[in-house]
Amino acid sequence: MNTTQTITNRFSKRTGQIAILIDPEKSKNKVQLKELIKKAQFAKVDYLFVGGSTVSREDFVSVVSFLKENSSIPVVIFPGASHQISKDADALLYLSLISGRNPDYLIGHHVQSANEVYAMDIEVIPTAYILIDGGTKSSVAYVSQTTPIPNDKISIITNTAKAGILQGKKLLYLDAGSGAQQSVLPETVRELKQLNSPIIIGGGIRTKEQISELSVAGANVIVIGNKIEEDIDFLLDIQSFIKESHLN
Ligand code: 1GP
Repeated sequence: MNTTQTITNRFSKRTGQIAILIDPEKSKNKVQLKELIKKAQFAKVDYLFVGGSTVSREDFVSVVSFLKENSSIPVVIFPGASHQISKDADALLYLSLISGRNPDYLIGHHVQSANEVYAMDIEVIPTAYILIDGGTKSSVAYVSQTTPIPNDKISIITNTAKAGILQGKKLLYLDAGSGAQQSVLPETVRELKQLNSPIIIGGGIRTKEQISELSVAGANVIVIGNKIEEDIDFLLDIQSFIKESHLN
């Protein structure tokens, strides 16, 4: 376990940073993965997040080491389960699913992997992971057997985030779930911004306008998964967003 807070500090530095989510199960074709890395570097993407709902240990470790060998973008683990860890990554989002009441995702998976994570020289970031209803039943809600918070219940979301911060979480991650119809609302982000904790937003983000709105509302990192899997050229939109935001 590494207590140097390089990635945590980077997260908190500014709003509008971009992470691409790579699901190792869908990234077995290394030629395609190399192409994605090339385009992500060109677009000046800030982070590569790695994780998925149903990934084997072998695929997970192989994709993380491939990314580290072939790119200079920091690799951050966004684990779907306790076996999704690798010593090669730059940081591990140590997620507690605090919108749910399933003990496996609050402490169970953590105990299973603790011995291994403790021995790894990797930045571990205690993260309050909050699922928000995105209008579809997401894989993460199904797999974790938890109910997301309705997206207009801003006071429940805020109280959940506050409880996470009081428990010592260094980061808030609000996720509407992969393929969500409705992403987390900018007004929710604006409200949470007052808690002075870095905020990551993911799930159902498919346009440059959504990225801009969430960034203006105060999201430090915006995570994009599906849209890039479907259309790699969306990285051109991301590139133009990044260019514009660096000019401001
Ligand atoms: C990351 O689950 C999201 O938090 C990714 O969602 O695949 O809908 O971009 P999308």
